[in-house]
Amino acid sequence: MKQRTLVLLKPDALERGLVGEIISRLEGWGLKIIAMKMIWMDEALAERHYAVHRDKPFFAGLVNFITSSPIIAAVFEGEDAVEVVRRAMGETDPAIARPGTIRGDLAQDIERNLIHGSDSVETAKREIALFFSNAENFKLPRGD
Ligand code: IDP
Ligand code: MG
Repeated sequence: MKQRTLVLLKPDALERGLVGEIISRLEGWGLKIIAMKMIWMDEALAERHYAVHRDKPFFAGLVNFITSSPIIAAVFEGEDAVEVVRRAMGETDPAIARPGTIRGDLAQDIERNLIHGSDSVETAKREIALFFSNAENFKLPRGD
């Protein structure tokens, strides 16, 4: 089924000049960009976005990292987009992410792992609404 999912290119992606490479890989999976912007997340947005991890030991470090410099927020659309992005990203920890995945090939460690992708259709709806208004979620004129 056609789905939409939220992608964040984290501070390390911008600092290391990997934005084009990552977007290119996602487009290579047949996903289309529906919305995209560069923003500097504040603590409130970071805490809402990562609310599910509130009680984890890495939460403070995660919020600190994601708010440390600007990021790219984007909505990608395609068949099974949630699962396709998760597969393209690879495992959370680059040490065990497979070769051929974004994290497996390019990421440095479990915190600086370049990219966020929603983990379910429900999560995607919630996360997209945190970053984009309805008017910013474009419908591409492709007739599909
Ligand atoms: P995901 O990004 O693959 O969905 P989650 O478990 O949802 O992984 O964790 C959210 C983010 O929190 C990860 O992408 C990573 O940046 C960070 N994180 C997860 N586990 C750890 C950890 O054990 N130490 C440090 N950071 C972590
Ligand atoms: Mg997650």
